[in-house]
Amino acid sequence: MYEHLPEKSLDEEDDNTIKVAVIGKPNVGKSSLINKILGENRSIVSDIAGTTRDAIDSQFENEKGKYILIDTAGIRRKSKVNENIEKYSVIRSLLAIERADVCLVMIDANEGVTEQDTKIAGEAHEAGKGIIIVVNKWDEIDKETGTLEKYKKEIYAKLSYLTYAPIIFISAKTGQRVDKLFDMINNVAKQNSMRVSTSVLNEVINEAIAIVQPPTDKGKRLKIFYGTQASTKPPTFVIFVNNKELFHFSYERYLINQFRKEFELQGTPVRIIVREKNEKEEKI
Ligand SMILES: Nc1nc2c(ncn2[C@@H]2O[C@H](COP(=O)(O)OP(=O)(O)OP(=O)(O)O)[C@@H](O)[C@H]2O)c(=O)[nH]1
Ligand SMILES: [Mg+2]
Repeated sequence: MYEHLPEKSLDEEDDNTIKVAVIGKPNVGKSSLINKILGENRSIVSDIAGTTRDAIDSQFENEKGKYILIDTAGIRRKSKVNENIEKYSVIRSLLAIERADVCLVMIDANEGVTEQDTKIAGEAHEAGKGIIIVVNKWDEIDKETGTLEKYKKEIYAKLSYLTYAPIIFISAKTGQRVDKLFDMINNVAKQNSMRVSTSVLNEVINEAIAIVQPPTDKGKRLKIFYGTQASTKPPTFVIFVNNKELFHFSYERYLINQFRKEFELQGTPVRIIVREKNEKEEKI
C-alpha cells in the first residue's frame, strides 16, 4: 500500500516534509502504529511498558505526502525503578515534540484519558503544535450505537483546552483507519502554518467586534485598533488595544473562536498577544 523510500540522511528533508511525533504513555501503541505505517518491524514493539527508550525517526512517503515519523518513549510518572533513564526519555520526548509539526497524542481506548495523558497532551498544546488525538486499541472495545460519540464527549470534557483537536479512533494492531491519518495530518499541518494577510485579518476582527461588542470595565470600554499576524506554527496574532486590562479572557476566547471559524483553524493552537497603543497616535 505504501511506497518505501531508500534510507537517506534526515538532513535531506525538504520543506514539504511533515514531521509527526507520536506521543503518549508507555504501552499505548506508539511503536505499533509506526510499524503499521512502515509495514515492517522498525521500532521495537513489546508488552513491556517503556520498551522504546529513544526518539526514533523514520522517513516515509506515500501518495498523500512526505513524512518523518518520530517514535518516542512513553512519558510516564516518575518511577523509583530507574529515574535516570526515566528523566532521559522524558527529555527526549519533549525534544521530539519541539521538532515536530504535528503531534499525535495517543490515548488507550481501554483506559480513556488519564492524568498522564492530560500532561502529555498539555506539552504538545503548550509547544503550539498541530494536534490530533488518536484513540488506539479501538479493536478491544465493545461497540454499540453511539459509543464513538460518547468517547469523543468524554475526551473533550477531560482535555477541555484541546477541543480544537480532531479525534480519530484507530487500531494500530488491525490497521483500522490508519490510512485516514494522513489527510488529517496534512490538514492540521497546513492550519498550524497558516498565514493570513493583515487586511483579511482586520476584516474578521471588525466583523467580530460588530457581532459582540468588546467589554467594558468600570466605565471604560475595550477598544481594538487592529491586528496583525506575528508568526506561524502556531498562528499567532498581535492585537493592538487601548487598555490591556480590559482585554478579558472571555473576549480573547471569543476572538480565537472567530479566527478558528473564519480561517478554518481546527487542529492547531491559536495565540493572541495583546499590545497597548496610545489612542491619540492611532487614527485608523
Ligand atoms: N489490541 C491492541 N493491541 C495493541 C494495539 N496497538 C498496540 N497494541 C499492543 O500494545 C502493546 C504495546 O505496544 P507498543 O507499540 O510497544 O507501545 P508503545 O506506546 O510503543 O510503548 P513504549 O515504547 O513502551 O512507550 C503491544 O503488546 C502491542 O501489541 C491495538 O491497536 N490493539
Ligand atoms: Mg514504543
